[in-house]
Amino acid sequence: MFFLPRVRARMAEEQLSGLIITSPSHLHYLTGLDVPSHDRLNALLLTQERADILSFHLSPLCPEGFSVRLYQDPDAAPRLLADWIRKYAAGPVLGVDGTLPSRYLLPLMDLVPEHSFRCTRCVEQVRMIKEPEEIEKLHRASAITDRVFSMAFSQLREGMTELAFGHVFSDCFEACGAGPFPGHPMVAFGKGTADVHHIPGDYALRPGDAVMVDTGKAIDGYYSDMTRTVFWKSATPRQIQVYETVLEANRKALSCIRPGISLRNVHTTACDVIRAAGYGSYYPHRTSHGIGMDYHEEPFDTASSTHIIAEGMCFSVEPGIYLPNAFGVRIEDLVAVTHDGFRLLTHADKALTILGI
Ligand SMILES: [Mn+2]
Repeated sequence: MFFLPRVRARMAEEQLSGLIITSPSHLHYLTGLDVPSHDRLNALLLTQERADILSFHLSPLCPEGFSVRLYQDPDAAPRLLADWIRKYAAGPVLGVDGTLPSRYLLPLMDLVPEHSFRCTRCVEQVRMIKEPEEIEKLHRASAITDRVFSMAFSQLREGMTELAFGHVFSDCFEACGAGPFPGHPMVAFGKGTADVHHIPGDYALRPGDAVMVDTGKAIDGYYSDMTRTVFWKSATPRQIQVYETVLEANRKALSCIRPGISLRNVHTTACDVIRAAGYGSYYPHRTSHGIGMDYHEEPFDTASSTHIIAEGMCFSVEPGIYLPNAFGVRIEDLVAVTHDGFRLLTHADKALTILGI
């Protein structure tokens, strides 16, 4: 219930007479409910007065302040949404979040032609500003991840495959009490590090390889996310130059973070450093994404992003340089914005590191 008034204020600003929320993490954030959606629809239906949960789930605990309407037939969802809109939406414009499947939305639009629908980020805008308790959870998740990185990197050995090193990370998360790791941590060795989103495989570590690990885990419901790149046994002058460039981009981008500046500035600051070093065309991705109950969430730093940094925002700073068929370097940290700057959530060492010597 805590965040509902903030979402409602956003709805009023956008003149939405109702809001259909289907993202599982939005539902969890606003209601505390953790219901699987599978192929069927769970929705929170909001007006300024009402908060109704439409769910196929058989026995959701009904959180205080919400009314729950259970249904069994998945095909009934559009009709039930239409009934709710006719009954409770006072105005013609409704908001939907970005996850309402078109198989529900399109029939719904036919059923209530007098209403129009707008894809809105009302909930994202509220989630973007974290409460102190949320920031503490993010901080704890990052602190565990710091420990995991140092434990895991100390176990790196020549000949180890990317997949095997990924397992070392998973085991370390478990050893630190963070529970089992779903899937594979992103581990890349050698040429694989030139791949922004490398899928780890059987390549075995050799001297002179760059080693990149980008991973994080939800701990107590909030994610960590960190990338470190090191070198095994030796590093060429070019590897060192690229590393130092990315590190400078990371540091300069971090140093400009404070409330009131555009998130896009963080990106352009990192880009300027990378471009000045001659690697401008080898930095293909954004610098920041938000983090919280989702691994990637608002604020996203996209080309058209207009986000102004505000206290309580938590996001990544992750510049990189990727030289095809050679190697890549990415250094990713997380920050929580304070009233006059930021607090770093990730603390693993990022000075140039050559392991195995
Ligand atoms: Mn990230």
